Amino acid sequence: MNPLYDTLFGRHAGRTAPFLHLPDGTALSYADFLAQAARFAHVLASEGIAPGERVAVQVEKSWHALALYAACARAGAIFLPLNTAYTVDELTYFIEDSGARMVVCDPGGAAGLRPLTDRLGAALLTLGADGGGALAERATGMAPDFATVPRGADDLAAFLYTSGTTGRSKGAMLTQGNLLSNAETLAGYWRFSEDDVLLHALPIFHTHGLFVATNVTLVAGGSMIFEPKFDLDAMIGAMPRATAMMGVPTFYTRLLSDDRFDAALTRHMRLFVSGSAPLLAETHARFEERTGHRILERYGMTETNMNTSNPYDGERRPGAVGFPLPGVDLRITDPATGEALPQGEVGQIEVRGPNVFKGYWNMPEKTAEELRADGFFITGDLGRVDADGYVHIVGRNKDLIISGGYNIYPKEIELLLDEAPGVLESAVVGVPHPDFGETVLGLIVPEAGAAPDLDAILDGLRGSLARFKQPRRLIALDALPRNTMGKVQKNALRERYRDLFAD
Ligand code: MCA
Ligand code: AMP
Repeated sequence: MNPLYDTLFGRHAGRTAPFLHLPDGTALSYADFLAQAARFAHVLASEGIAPGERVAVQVEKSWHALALYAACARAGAIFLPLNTAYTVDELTYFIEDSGARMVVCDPGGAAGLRPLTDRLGAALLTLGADGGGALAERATGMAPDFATVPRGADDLAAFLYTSGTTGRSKGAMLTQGNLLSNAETLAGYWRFSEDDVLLHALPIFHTHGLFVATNVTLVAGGSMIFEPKFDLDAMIGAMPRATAMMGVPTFYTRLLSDDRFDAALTRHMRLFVSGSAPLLAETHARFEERTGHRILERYGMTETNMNTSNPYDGERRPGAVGFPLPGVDLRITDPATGEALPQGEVGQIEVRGPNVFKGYWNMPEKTAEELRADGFFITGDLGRVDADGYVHIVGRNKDLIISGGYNIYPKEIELLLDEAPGVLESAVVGVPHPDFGETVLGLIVPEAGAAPDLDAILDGLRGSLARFKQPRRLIALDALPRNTMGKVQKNALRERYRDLFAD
């Protein structure tokens, strides 16, 4: 028994129906996909990867990368996907912290990681988007079937690192049951079937693209048009062949920016889902006006997968994230006391259910701070439940920036800025951005008498921080605004610079 493998993958054994429609115009059947996954599982086994060991993966999006996910599930390994934008500095932390026994990277990245994997005694294999690399070479000639390693619903299936308020990322431990329960619930809630063709342009190293889009398709037995990334022309070209799409709000604003995107192009679509960041009610309205479709917005987190969703039938309310999903309990509490608040009041959102993770890897104190003894997880989001039961997210109790659907914690950037030559202190805030929703603004206070070179400071961040985390602009100030307690008033900074990137 291995519920994750059996339910997502094993049930499709031998199916010749297409699973993926690839960019070169060919279709890959479930059977061919599973055969390659089995070969990869043999390579994992031959490297001595035991059940519960971590396999860290930083590779370009491709069907081979997805087959590696299936291989990890089948071999009982814990899959640890990593953003392709991460630098070697960032990767070093994730690989070391997780104790990964194997690292799989793009062929071009191997030289940079070799010293690290040698030091840690981890295996290093490569996998290119074209299916080349050492992993694929080793897989050639392996049997296209594999004896599935038995696992239970409570066993860990994946680690996803999420950055934190202290600047130290935390490895969220997700069980087979977490992933499966959510995928099954969503497939039912959103009416996915074998007939669905999902237009997939999200990255597959985060919850949205991997555990929502991919797992839901697998549960339903449908297929995906598998785009390497969001490219406007490719999306418009593929749209008539799709029945559904999932995206971050930037997908929707970019589609709306193109006149070719209209009702005729989306005639065959039955569902557009948005999440990972707030969808403006105005985008929702413009989308309906243009296409006749009402975007279905849902709300989730790395630690919990999806928590709420607007209804499939019934009103998809703009600006709201819908109702708690079946099996998910949601309550709004007073951040100071933890007491539940009456309906309609704003407080912190807490959730409980089979979707809620096991905790943070090797961080029992952090886990205890956010996961209550009664099973409720404190999301750090602020919200309210309206009179009809719809959940609204009204803000965040955590110092988080969401840029194009990627989460960025200011602390990580502030720690680096503070160390830059001539910098006394710094603050990083998110400000509105027409394309990414929010973007990163860095503010520094120079040391007395110093005049730091701002471009040089930004250049200095390149080796340490993924591009999407680097400030889009750096501004020097005489002082940071502080309240009477001495705390930096980030709200004042956000307010002062809210129009910096306006259209
Ligand atoms: C790329 N860049 C970004 C971002 N993406 N900068 C800030 N924020 C970003 N999100 C950088 C590039 O490195 C490049 O840098 C420049 O911006 C322009 O790149 P562009 O070609 O326009 O970007 P793109 O490749 O088109 O990517 C934009 C994107 C992409 C399509 C919005 O970021 C994306 O697919 N985002 C989805 C993220 C996601 O899946 N989130 C789900 C997390 P330079 O200046 O050097 O040119 S899961 C989650 O949040 C929870 C669980 C949930 O509820 O789903
Ligand atoms: P992550 O840490 O990448 O899993 O991102 C989770 C966070 O994204 C949540 O805590 C929310 O702050 C935000 N988020 C996800 N979906 C939505 C949504 N539909 N509306 C507003 N915020 C969202």
